[in-house]
Amino acid sequence: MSDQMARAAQILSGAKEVALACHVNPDTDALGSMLGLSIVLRSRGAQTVCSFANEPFDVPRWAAVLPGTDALVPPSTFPKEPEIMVTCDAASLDRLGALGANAGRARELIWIDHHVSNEGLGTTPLIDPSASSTCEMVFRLVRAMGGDLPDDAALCLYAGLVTDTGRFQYASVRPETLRLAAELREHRFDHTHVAQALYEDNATTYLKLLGVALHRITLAEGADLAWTYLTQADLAGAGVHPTETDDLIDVVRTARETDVAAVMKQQRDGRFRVSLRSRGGHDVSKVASIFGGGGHRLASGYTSKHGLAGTVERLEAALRGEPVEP
Ligand SMILES: [Mn+2]
Repeated sequence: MSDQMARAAQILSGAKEVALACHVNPDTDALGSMLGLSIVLRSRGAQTVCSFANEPFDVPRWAAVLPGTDALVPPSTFPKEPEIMVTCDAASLDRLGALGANAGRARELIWIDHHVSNEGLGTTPLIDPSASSTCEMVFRLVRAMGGDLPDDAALCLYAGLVTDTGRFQYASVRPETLRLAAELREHRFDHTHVAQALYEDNATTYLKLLGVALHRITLAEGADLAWTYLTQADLAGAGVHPTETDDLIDVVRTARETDVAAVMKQQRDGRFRVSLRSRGGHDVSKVASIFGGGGHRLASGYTSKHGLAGTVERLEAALRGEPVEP
């Protein structure tokens, strides 16, 4: 066990109140790791609050399958100067959105993450780019704290582990990842129900919008890129919530003609959130970092203020290895 892990375990074991945050637009690893740790801490008598800085504070629909969501509070009621704060799955301060300011004022800041591009922030950074998920790291932390893992926490960690490994297919999956999954599955929860909520629960309105986005796929073979996009008008017209479109990139990435896939989704403020995936030939965390983002070698993202055409133009140039102005 690393010194930092031991320190984090010691701080949390004696904690009375803990404020937990994860990155904006949380995925299942972010919410699962945060809620899983919150459940563990509550089971040991601590008070917890959990948040992420989405405004308005929309909790994704699939999150209903996760226990412990009663700990969720909007960022406005999150402690301004937390005594002990934990961040989950955030590669940078920026990814915490408005809660980055709270993190900056926290007396103890335990920063748990597995992104390569992590800045290593906090008084106690727990960073391991070789970990399959932040949920795996939270599991190690709970083990370092000792004692039992409640079944509800096991469900949360399992959900994040399943999704961040692409259902155990990505390169980050090692034999120990599968052993961790098996250990979590020893607990009592309905994994088929979890899988259905995460992977087989689309509204027909979204499936039709998926058709629109797939029809728009453009191949930029010189840049080894297949890309598509959705605007705020597309979402509003279809009556689809942005969080329902999270798995669009997983369909686009299957395009065999190019190595890199990109989905550009317009945010409420007009900027485009760009999700990048590589089939193995590019380190897209490097590409994202050019534009102020980050992530993993084969999965990364960033936000662009250059409009759709400007965003695509810059991305193609970056993939061709040309100098670009972020
Ligand atoms: Mn993650």
